[in-house]
Amino acid sequence: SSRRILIKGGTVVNAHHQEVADVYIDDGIIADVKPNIKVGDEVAVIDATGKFVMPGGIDPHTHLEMEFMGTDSTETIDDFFSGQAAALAGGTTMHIDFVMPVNGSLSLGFKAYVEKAKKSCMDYGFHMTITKWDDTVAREMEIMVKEKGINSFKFFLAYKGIVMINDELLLEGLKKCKSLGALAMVHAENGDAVFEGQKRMIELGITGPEGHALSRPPLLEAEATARAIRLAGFINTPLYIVHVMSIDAMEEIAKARKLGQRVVGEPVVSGLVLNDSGLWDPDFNIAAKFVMSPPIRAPGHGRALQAAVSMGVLQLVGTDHCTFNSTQKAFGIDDFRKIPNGVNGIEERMHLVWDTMVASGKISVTDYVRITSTECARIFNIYPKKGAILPGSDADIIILNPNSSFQISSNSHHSRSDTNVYEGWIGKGKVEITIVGGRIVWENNELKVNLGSGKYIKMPPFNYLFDGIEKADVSYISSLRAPVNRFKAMQ
Ligand code: DUC
Ligand code: ZN
Ligand code: ZN
Ligand code: ZN
Repeated sequence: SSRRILIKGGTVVNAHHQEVADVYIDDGIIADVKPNIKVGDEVAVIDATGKFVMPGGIDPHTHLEMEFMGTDSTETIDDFFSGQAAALAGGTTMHIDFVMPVNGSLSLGFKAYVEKAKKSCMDYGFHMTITKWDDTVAREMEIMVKEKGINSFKFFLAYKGIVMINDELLLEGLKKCKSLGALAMVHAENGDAVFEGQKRMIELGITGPEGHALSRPPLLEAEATARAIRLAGFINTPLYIVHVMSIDAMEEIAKARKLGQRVVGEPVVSGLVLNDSGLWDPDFNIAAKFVMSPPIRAPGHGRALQAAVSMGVLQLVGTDHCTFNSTQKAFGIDDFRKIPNGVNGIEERMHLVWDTMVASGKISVTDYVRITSTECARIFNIYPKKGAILPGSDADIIILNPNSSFQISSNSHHSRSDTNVYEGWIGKGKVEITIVGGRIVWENNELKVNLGSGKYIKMPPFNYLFDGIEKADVSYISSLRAPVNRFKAMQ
């Protein structure tokens, strides 16, 4: 057939093994992986000597073209085309986006996202966001799992009065997930307390972006994380905590895993590599771009979360890519509560994790593949179609040059956002080639993506309940406690 590529002489990396080998791609699928593959003249050859050949990144957490926090003017600025193009330029070849119900209906929400995703230029999957609870939602969850290829549902313990659900309803949701073989996910912050914290800041006259961080400290993330973990333990069903941003929340996950509970913790790249100092920038436009929930934390948290990733306490890295441009962020110029929540990351994640964790020697290259790709494919039940360089796997592959460098700027990124929270970052390791579905789409700093070429990846329900999750060692935790608690300092 027509689309054959041979990647020669690179170090092929999977989550548990690396070796110098060739990778032969035929018609979108990896046909062979072994040293010294011989091919005819008609096959395109890429020389990968001295470079790493790895499964393309899978971002477990994105929000493309999402209406959020009220009005349509706060719809996220990246759609399924621009967001995915950005992803491909940064070495991510698949993502899982959160479907938002339409008027509370999961089926209408699913339909709307099928429409939005027609622009796709890489494969994608869906989680379903649960924004309220009743019998219809419960019935529709069953349809999503049995017919639509969704095996994960996210519940909000924050955003009071908008999408927050109480414990009674969370328990219903957990039971339903368990009966369907689906994975329950939670946004873990105590929404009632956040509401109180916000009121307090406004009363104190703190209306700027720093009020966002001060109003919802790590304590509230830890409380909700602990509560969700215990309720999932009570129902005896696995739980996935999205965007783990603080030491405090991470420790709750570590404790539960130590006791053998099936809990997955997902840090996001902003939480790993940034700190909250940007939120205190006197320039509103700069400060506002860092506003996301849970907030980016004080110095110390990111380092501890990286340590937790390196020890397996947290299992995979996402982004929560949710971009708003500065005119949208300016919606909250007089009141931080109105700043649309979200930061970029879909294009930067692979580079930043390489730079801060692999180039610095904190994790191995095989661990890099595990936390950026393989673990996500395993957790959402699409391994080894995705997340591996094995015969029969989809040919979603990146070639990374460890001796080259990358540079981040809103002037050169591929997102439609006019800002970048990693502005000016220069780091080691560069994704020089991205192959998606067997086609080279990123090479020589040039994107050649095909609108509409991405496919929907159905994620089947689980017939096992994460037997494989290992118990974590928590003995190191006390040594990681460090960050300044600015909220306490305010009182
Ligand atoms: N947090 C964000 O920052 N954006 C999207 C949703 C969320 O929980
Ligand atoms: Zn829209
Ligand atoms: Zn969230
Ligand atoms: Zn999110």
